[in-house]
Amino acid sequence: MGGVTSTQQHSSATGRADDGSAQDPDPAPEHAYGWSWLAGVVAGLAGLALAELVALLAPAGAPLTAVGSWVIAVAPAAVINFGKEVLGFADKPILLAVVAVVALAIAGASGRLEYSRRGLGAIGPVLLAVIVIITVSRQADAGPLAYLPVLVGSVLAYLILRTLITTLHRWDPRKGAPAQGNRADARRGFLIMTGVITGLSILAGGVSRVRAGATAAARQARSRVRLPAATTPAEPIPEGADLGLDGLTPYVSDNATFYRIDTALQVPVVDPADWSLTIVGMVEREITLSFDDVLALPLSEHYVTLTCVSNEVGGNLAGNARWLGFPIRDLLARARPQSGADMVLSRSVDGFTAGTPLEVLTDPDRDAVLAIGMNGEPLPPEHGFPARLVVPGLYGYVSATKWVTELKVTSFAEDQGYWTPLGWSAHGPIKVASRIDTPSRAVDAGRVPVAGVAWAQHTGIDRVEVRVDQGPWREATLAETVGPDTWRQWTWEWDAEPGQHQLMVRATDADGTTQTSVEAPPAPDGATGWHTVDISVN
Ligand SMILES: Nc1nc2c(c(=O)[nH]1)N[C@H]1C(S)=C(S)[C@@H](COP(=O)(O)O)O[C@H]1N2
Ligand SMILES: [Mo]
Repeated sequence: MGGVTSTQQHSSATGRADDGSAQDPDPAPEHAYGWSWLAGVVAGLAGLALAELVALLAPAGAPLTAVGSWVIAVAPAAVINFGKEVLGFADKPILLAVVAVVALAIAGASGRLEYSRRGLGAIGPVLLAVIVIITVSRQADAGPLAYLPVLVGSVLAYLILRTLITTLHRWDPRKGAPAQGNRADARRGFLIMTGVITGLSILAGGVSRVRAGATAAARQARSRVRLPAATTPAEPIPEGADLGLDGLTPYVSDNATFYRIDTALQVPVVDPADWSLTIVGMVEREITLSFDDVLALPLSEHYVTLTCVSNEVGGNLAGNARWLGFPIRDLLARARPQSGADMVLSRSVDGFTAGTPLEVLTDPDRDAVLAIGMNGEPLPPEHGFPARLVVPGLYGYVSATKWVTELKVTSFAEDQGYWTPLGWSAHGPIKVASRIDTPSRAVDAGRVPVAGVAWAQHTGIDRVEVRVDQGPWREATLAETVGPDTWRQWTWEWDAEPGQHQLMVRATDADGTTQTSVEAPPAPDGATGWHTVDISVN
């Protein structure tokens, strides 16, 4: 084996030496400069393509769109009108193309700089990264993740540039390149790398444009949705449901900060025009509804607090919103479930499923809805646009299917939801829980308001008690609430004396069940134990 390899190497080296004068690249300076520009452009293209690809996770961080929107914002009206009138529908793609060409020109110049002096080529990626970071920060929906694409992209661009320029130096005799054979290898390496990286970048860029185009279209479709007014509006929030204390969780959660649990790597984007809900399985009549069908139904609004089974004692995986939707029991009544069915397996476009007791969904006293609105807006994409289920009293994993597209009437014997084979209980009623939101750190001695939230969805909270340092339980004051399906704020005045203290809370539901002190982890059916915080009082 070794002999064969060495012979091959030998003959190939000889082959090159034989007709070396014809094949020796020996680039003249103009050519080397040209190749260095090309290296810069290719590295820039790779960085841009990767950034656009990563931006599929955080659309606000898509560099071309961010810079393009900024250009539109600062361009004089005359230029914008020229774009609209002369270029018409093509104005946006042309703008993005111009931005891309300018960026690649800067990247090309960086290649030339890196060729003359190692490290100098970082100027381009850094400059472009700064511009993109500034323009991304202007995007309304830019979270921390929105800066990831530009960081990953610019780092990759510079790494590729360095590699290409190093190879180019090995090819160039004036850069102290070694023997001719190695120069020929370097030349081949440079050309192959340039070609492969360009190909991959075009592929990645194409994929991300197609996907981003679909996302943008669906987001636009969402922005065009006009929710009808509720035929049955929600109960008004009573005065005094939100105590407005510093550090206390608001009674109604913001859509933007509402907790999120998804098994999907990417938020599914569904165009409502392509969406439908089908009721299948053990039913007398299969039915299918389009989004317009749902909009035409008499809708009602309900405040319901969602909770995740994975919430630890004292955790934040719960949120309260006003949901606009249609009662699932009325949908099921149209499909007429057959006897023997005891479960509805709801399925999402992303493959997630939840198994919900049929009895809960058909209960005339429980407002389980097919929801399309959240706090007065169409569902945010992250929370299931265009439609999801909301079922008071059950953990989300057995009830709250987002991007829901099918309800299969079936049985627990026959089917199971996504999480059940992974070690979670098939049934998931929410356990009574309470949490201390404030204080959460050191306080000054004296009167200190202790406050938090407690929930026992669908049963309701009757009592919350607090105790200090294992002392007697003291009854907290409960805030008002819309009803039993939401959490309730509570507060208690503490005469805090200097030193280290421990605060504990427990709640009792309207059935008289008090939270158990027995500590259990979230799996398989929800955590238990009393939330405890250690506070130093100065
Ligand atoms: N399609 C889909 N729906 C889903 C989930 C999911 O991963 N995929 N998670 C469920 C779980 S575990 C919970 S707690 C709630 C969370 O809803 P939210 O993300 O709107 O707060 O959604 C439920 N619906
Ligand atoms: Mo969950």
